Amino acid sequence: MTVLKLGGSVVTEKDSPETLDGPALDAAADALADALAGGKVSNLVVVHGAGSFGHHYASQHGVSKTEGSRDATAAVEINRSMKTLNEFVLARLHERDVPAVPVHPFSAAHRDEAASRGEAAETTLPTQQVATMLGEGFVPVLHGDVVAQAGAGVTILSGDEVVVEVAKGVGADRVGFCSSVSGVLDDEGAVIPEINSYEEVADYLGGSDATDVTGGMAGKVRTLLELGAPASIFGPDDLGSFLDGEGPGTRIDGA
Ligand code: IP8
Repeated sequence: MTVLKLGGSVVTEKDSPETLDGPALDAAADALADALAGGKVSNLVVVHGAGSFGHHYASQHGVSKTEGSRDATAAVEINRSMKTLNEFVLARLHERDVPAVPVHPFSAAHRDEAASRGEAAETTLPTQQVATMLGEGFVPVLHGDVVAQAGAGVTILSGDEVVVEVAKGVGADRVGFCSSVSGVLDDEGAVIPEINSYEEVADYLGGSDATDVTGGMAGKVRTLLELGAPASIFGPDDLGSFLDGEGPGTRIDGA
């Protein structure tokens, strides 16, 4: 089973509110459709980020991974923008006969109360429906969203967190992050091909005790090292090669 994240900065125009990057989404949809039709990949889950959709409304309402809101309008606007983007992704996949179906995390996930202000709270996302969809031949398409958090109203659930929860819940063999960067970069801007421990890259990403609540590369690498499945971070041009089974960009495997 493969979980693929399509970064929000890949499929949207990040600087103009609610604007799709149509050609980039088409190219990603082509790569997915080709890989599925050619039998290169089966049991595929797609997760997309927010880009100029969810992030625009999240910042307008002051909602982040740690700052919550009890304003229903805020929750609905952020969620609605993500459902709109999800519709676009589904439509582009359907045009290519990919049997994509939506899964909206806000309706299913929840978060515990954070132990202290600014600290990440534990997230629970049921995945039995995703496993059943896969068993029935569908391609579930999830996304970053708002999530109900005890003591905070709603906070932001990033697409990266959704990837981790689904990968653990359904038991992924491979995880891919198609992002606007071509991998984890060293201090000279070169892509690091393989990371097996945080110590190897701590000099480039910050010490191993560096806090990371904003979803930066340090937190991502640390999370992926503990995932229990190999993960790759690569740019849009390498999506086809990832789906072909290769390990483009940076391969992160803590096993
Ligand atoms: O783009 C953020 O997901 P990300 C989700 O994966 C929202 O960080 C709603 C802003």
